[in-house]
Amino acid sequence: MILDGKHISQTIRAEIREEVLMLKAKGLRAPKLAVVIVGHNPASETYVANKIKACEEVGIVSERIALEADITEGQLLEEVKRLNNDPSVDGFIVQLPLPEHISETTIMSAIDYRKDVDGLTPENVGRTVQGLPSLVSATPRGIRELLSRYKIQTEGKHVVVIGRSNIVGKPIAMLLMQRPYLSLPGMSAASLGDATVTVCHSKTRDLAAICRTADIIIVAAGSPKLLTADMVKEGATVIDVGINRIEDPSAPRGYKLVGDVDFENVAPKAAFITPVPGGVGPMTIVSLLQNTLQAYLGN
Ligand code: NAD
Ligand code: L34
Repeated sequence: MILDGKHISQTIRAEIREEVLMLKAKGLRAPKLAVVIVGHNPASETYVANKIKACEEVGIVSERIALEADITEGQLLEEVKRLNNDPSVDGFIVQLPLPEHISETTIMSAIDYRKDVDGLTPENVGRTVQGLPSLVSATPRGIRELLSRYKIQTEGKHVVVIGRSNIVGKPIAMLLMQRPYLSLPGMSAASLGDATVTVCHSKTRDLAAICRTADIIIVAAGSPKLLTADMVKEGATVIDVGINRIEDPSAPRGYKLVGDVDFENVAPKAAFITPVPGGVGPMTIVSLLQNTLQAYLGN
């Protein structure tokens, strides 16, 4: 069965739209998200455009702040501080990757954790690890929500995560191993968590053998067809986070999008699988909206 992230994200968008309308009906202002984009990475521009469009659709006010690739780290820090102190902004993100001369750690650490709707500040990561209320990174939050809406249980399951990034691999591993009652606001199923999680990465030995023992595989590596059918147990759930642009002269944009999974051959073996596009991507976008609402409400 296909896990239809596009469809689920539309359902959640409708829920958020209702909530925003209710706030406005009470005479309150709408939530506001600011998105900082540095340079002209075409993929980043697409993702940011999707985020701004999604805000418009649900009635969240948005602001796109575009900065040139040659700005200094200091100038970007000034922008972060300005957003920290702007009372009209409930949440903001700095789209990654950043140009090489700017330290991602420095920038992320400067963001006020209460406005950190990407959940990437040390405060939010630490609070997530400890099972305290926090803003959770959008992609892991979206994956958890997708599993939850399809009623895919994780208790006692062996989850294999491929990739150890701060934005996906580490936080999704943390969320799914948590004791559920210590989990975070916005969870729609108490049953998510309690998994046995293995995190694999580029130095992992015999990835295939580890994957074959998985009930749920989450792939976030950025490598087309990394996960092949021989690595997947019959009836497993496969979550494909990867987004790769493959040149395709016959496609309207000159490229097509593929994930990290050999979808054609893995899908017949999987009980549930996410497509690319239309799987995790739209869930990331809608989770950012949920985080913005959470930051606005201050919980
Ligand atoms: P990253 O690109 O920072 O790092 C890749 C990770 O994969 C590393 O931890 C590396 O050790 C691991 N890896 C790479 N090749 C491997 C291999 N052959 N075997 C085992 N492990 C391997 O990670 P990221 O930022 O999480 O991005 C991963 C992919 O997910 C990219 O394609 C990115 O575009 C995509 N992504 C998609 C979304 C979404 O919403 N759909 C969100 C974030 C990232
Ligand atoms: N700070 N940087 C920060 N926060 C993030 O949450 C991100 N990410 C990742 C890259 N850098 C970031 C995103 O937003 C990846 N990502 C992201 C967002 C949206 C989509 C994919 C990745 C998305 O909309 N995917 C669509 C297709 C988009 C297309 O046509 O290219 C999908 O259906 O998968």
